[in-house]
Amino acid sequence: MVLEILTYPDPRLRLKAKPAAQVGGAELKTFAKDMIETMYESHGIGLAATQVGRDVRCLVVDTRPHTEDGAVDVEAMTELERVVVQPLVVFNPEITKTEGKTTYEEGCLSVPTFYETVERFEYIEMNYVDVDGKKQSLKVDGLLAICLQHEMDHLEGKLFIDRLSFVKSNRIKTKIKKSGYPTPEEAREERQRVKAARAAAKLADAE
Ligand code: QAP
Ligand code: CO
Repeated sequence: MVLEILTYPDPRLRLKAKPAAQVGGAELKTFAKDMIETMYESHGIGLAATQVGRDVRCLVVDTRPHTEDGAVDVEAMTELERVVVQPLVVFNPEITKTEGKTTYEEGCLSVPTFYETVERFEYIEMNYVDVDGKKQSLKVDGLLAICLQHEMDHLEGKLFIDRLSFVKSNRIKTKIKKSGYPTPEEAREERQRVKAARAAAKLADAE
């Protein structure tokens, strides 16, 4: 079953999720399945329970890259990413170790059409409970590590747009509250406008 995804500024995105009890039970198994289905249907790489209006510590991710013919592009994954079976269902995650910093241009299904560069840990170790209720741990880097940190933020009521500079964050929040989200058509036009403006600026600079 595809679930409805909440978008900023929905106040339910600000709730702190509670630890999941009875992980491995039928109800949470069905919920995890629905989360994965919802993520795939929206072409997302990660989804947290908070985004579908449930305050339970659960998230799903599938950051595997694909080649043009649709196959998983193992070459484009890090060695640590290759070891993790995806889609991955995570209950009650706890980060136990971090190393380094990295940046990535992130998006979010709850802030559609907006993309900004965010800083995260480069490498993480994490304890969690799997969909069968079994304790697990993982060590990962790459996009998978970035995505897990983004989804864990959701469980704390935090969005990637909260991690930008004060000016950038407020500009985006004000714009959304005032005008809502652009349609996919409008988003495409905006990207073209920015591209043309950049090209014009580059030409003027060369003179
Ligand atoms: C979080 O985000 C993430 O704006 C997952 O129009 C993203 O799946 C973590 C999406 C990047 C790390 C890096 C966003 C789909 C999907 C949109 C997503 C949109 C359609 C976002
Ligand atoms: Co998100």
